[in-house]
Amino acid sequence: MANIFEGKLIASGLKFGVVVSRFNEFMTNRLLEGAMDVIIRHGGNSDDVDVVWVPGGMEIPVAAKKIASSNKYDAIICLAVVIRGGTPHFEHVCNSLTRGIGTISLETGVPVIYGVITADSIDQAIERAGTKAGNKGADAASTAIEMANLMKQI
Ligand code: INI
Repeated sequence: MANIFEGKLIASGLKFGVVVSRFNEFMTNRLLEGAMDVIIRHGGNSDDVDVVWVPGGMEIPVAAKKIASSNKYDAIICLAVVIRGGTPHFEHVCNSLTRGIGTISLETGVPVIYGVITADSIDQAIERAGTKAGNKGADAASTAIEMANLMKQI
């Protein structure tokens, strides 16, 4: 019989850092609400969640790295909304943000969760920020809870 390791969806006693972008705040606020709602409904405590605001998605990795390195958190949740415009700026922000989050997680050993909407239009982004396609912040919080518990077991 194999030994199976799976993270439970129980947030009690866990500490989370949330790094959230002020760019597209109208939607990132919805992602933050979704993330907090999931943490609380899974037994977490809002006093155990630290929220760090940064100007834009591009600034998320440096802040996430600093708090992930502090050893204060069981998982970090990164929240941003990046919307394609008429220039290559979108690609640069997405590439830097995506690579940065993955690298920080591997370097620190702390789960750093990608709660980032990358959308071709404002409509697509709104759909993923608490309307018809769910809430990316809520999904990210669920992943953070599962990974935080899994990392304690393996
Ligand atoms: N930042 C975002 O989080 N989302 C975007 O859609 C976005 N666009 O499209 O420009 C964006 N740009 C700002 C960027 O993240 C930095 O804050 C800025 O370049 C300063 O470094």
